[in-house]
Amino acid sequence: GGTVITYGTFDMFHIGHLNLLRRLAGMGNRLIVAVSTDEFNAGKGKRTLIPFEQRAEIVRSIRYVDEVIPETNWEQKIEDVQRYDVSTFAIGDDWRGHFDFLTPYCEVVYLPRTEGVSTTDLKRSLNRF
Ligand code: C2G
Repeated sequence: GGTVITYGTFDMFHIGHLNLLRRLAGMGNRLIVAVSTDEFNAGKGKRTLIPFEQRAEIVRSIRYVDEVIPETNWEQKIEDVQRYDVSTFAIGDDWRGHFDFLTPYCEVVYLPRTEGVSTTDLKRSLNRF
């Protein structure tokens, strides 16, 4: 049971993102995905190819996802966990340790990434054409 939440850019949606969302859906009965806005990504030093509205619409369309909210800052997670009565925060293990401050509020899970695919690699392979 319980609500699971995760956060991410989900630029150029790929199998690594899908694998993660499928696994998260299996961890509870409701999955909320906070998609990083273009402005927030600029703060992460990440240039996104696909604008926020389109990234959010794609994630919203994934069968495993129940709700999409915007991620606009680093400080919203505790408030989100409380507002949405979240039981589990989960994210790829490239973030291992970064969100342990959430442990008083919910379970914190870091999941193995899908090897061999990333938005950076996809961008690089596009340059070959
Ligand atoms: N991911 C994965 N396997 C990959 C690539 C990504 O499991 N091959 C996971 C990441 O670990 C993350 C999610 O997919 O959990 C989204 O990845 P990004 O869009 O790169 O998210 P990021 O920019 O790291 O944003 O506040 C947290 C940040 O917003 C996370």
